[in-house]
Amino acid sequence: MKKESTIRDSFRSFRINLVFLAFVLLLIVEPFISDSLLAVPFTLVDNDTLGFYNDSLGTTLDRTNPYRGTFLFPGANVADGDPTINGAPEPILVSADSILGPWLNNPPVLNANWNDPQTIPMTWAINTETAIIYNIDGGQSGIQDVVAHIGVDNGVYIWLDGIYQFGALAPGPVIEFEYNVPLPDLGPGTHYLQVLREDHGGTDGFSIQVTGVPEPATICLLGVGVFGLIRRKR
Ligand SMILES: [Ca+2]
Ligand SMILES: [Ca+2]
Ligand SMILES: [Ca+2]
Repeated sequence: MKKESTIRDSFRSFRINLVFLAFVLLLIVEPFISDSLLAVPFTLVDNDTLGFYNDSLGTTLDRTNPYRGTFLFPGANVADGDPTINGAPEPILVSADSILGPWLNNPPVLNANWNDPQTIPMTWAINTETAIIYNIDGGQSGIQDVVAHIGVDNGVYIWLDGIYQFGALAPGPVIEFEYNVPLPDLGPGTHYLQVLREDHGGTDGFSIQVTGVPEPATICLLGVGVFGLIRRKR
């Protein structure tokens, strides 16, 4: 009887040690597997995501920001050509200040030209510029490997929490995944993706998909929870 109990005890102890070992192994290998096995990208923004929208700019920005023989906002109807610029510097938007307001603040401050969150039209008045703000929730532990996949006719400028990230112009049309822009990791809480769309004639259009991987802290917390349960059972 005593012998049987000893065998049972040592088997239980062996089982607990095995689970503990597995948990320690998980902690050790977690940093290495988090970028592959645990890295399931989530869609944070797509063409159906509601955004704050400002379509009051008209052609206010046209022929501002001279750049390499043309402008970051070329004149209407291809008057200044149809440039290809990939990796544009941050545009100076002072001539549109009264229309945009402090939209690049963190958090943005929105004047009466901004509509409440709405479905963003994928086309807009030819030759004009339009501005969008998408809210992105970083959750409780943040999001990493954030990438903005954008297609546009003709151009786009993007900021994250008011910090300039990327700009590009090209002749049309819209090609999905035309630009794949890595963005900084997002901490917990709300973030703001500010987008300025540019057009200078012909047709226009836009597509967006922003993806990211939630921080794997949740996985570790789960591991701690399992270990805590085992310890309590003992
Ligand atoms: Ca324009
Ligand atoms: Ca394009
Ligand atoms: Ca165009």
